[in-house]
Amino acid sequence: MFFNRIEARFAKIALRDIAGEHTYQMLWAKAHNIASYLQEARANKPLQGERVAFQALPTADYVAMLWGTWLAGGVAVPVSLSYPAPEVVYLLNNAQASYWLVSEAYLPLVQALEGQHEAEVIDIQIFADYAPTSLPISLPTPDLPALMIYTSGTTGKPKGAVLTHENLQSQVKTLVEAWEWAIDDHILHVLPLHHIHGVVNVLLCGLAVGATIDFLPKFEAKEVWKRFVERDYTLFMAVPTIYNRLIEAWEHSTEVERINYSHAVGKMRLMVSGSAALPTKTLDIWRKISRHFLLERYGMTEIGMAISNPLRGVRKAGSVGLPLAGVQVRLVGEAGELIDLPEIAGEVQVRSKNIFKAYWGKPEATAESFTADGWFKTGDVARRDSEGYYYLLGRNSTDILKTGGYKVSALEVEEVFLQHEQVAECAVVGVPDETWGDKVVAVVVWKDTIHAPTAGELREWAKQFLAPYKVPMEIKTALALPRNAMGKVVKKEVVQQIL
Ligand code: MCA
Ligand code: AMP
Repeated sequence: MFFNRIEARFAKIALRDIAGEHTYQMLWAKAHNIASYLQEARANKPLQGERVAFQALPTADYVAMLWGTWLAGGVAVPVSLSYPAPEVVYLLNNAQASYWLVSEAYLPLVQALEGQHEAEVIDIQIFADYAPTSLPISLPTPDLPALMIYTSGTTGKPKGAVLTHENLQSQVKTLVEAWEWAIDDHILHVLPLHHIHGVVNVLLCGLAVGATIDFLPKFEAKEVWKRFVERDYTLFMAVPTIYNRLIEAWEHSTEVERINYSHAVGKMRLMVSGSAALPTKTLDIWRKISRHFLLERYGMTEIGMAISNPLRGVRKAGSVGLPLAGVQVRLVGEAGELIDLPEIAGEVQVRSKNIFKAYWGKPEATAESFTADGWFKTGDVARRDSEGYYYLLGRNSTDILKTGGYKVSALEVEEVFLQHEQVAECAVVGVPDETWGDKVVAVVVWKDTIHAPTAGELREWAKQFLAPYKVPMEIKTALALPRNAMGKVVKKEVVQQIL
């Protein structure tokens, strides 16, 4: 899908990044070089599913690393740009990465991690004057693993969700058809490139149809508005927190700017929101600003996009819409009963070709995430109205939080906090918040209140081990945590106490 007949769009601009414009031909050539290099070290044989971790700013280098890995038969493992050293080491070792491709900005990190992993480091600068000795490229087969995305769960550290080429092609095909992606589409990309939202929904869909993608190095609301005015974008996709930030910036703009901003977004053909619940208030204000009724959809790392409001047809506020073509969705009650009637809550379960193959190296966790009859258990709870539209109500687990569109495991954060010498007990919870969705808050019982660190000190300490977005925004102190008869912390009570 990405490479078939790519020659037909060679001359077209595929990407704009900080370095300038890149045609499809330029991307292809760069990817080709990387693939040749990777295969040279394997006697010109494909990598056969070896993992290639890679880290690059949102630039043509990122796409070249992704495509190059695929052309060499490897599994692409994008690494978050905000991970501190221990998270990167965990990922490289957990993925058993053969290679770690990096652009210049990550060389200090590479140096700091020397000796802590087995991956061979490839500094992408070498490709500036590299001439491939052969052209041993063959297109990957559909059943070959293509992409591994790390995602937090209810147990332990993040797991690598393995998606095959068939999964990705099916996900892209679903969205291209549902949202009518086309070659003349033009999108501003502001999302991180280690999650499905930024990788599949925006980047891969765009590249598959020959559209043009403008990368913004870092999300900044004012800059996004400026770009909207400067360029003729047709599409935009983001998480609710980003729409909230854009609203805030619009409200703090001059009268003339507001008119220009609203005019610019009004010309787009589609604006999509997802990854976390879109508050009705945000939907309403955005509608006034842009004349767009944001298209809300629902997805997950393991399943891609499953449910979406329609491009044409009725979009309902507060609803994530209807199952996408080729995706089967059902609701299941607590006793395992199938829910047929409207307005009754149950767990969302999904079956489709879009669904991931496995958690890397975790056959038991993989098996547990499916029912005996092959439906993926999302852990999300929803109801359906009489017209079949789904409304998400919450999650089965209070330990999975969504902050600014990022999934955070409360247990993973607690585990880190408990390593601090002054922390006796700790409970990490999500508090409802208009901007962030769940605001992550840690409630800590100190060993010794006199020597306890300040909230700021504890947060800075935690950033050595956790990506900054996982570090709780607030730290509260308690004398004890509410526990049930079994001694387990009752998270709902913790939330009640701090509200
Ligand atoms: C940044 N910070 C955060 C978050 N983002 N803290 C909690 N939650 C966050 N999401 C921290 C920063 O480290 C910093 O900490 C402080 O907040 C302020 O940073 P700021 O510069 O204001 O934030 P930002 O860098 O502008 O980031 C906000 C953001 C970003 C643009 C909304 O969070 C973002 O890109 N979110 C999108 C995530 C996403 O794409 N999720 C999709 C995965 P300090 O002050 O301590 O330094 S879900 C998915 O793929 C599924 C399939 C789906 O359905 O889509
Ligand atoms: P992730 O595993 O990071 O891909 O996050 C997937 C989770 O994000 C889902 O299981 C949902 O809990 C949540 N999610 C995604 N889209 C929406 C949405 N439109 N509304 C509410 N929650 C959402």
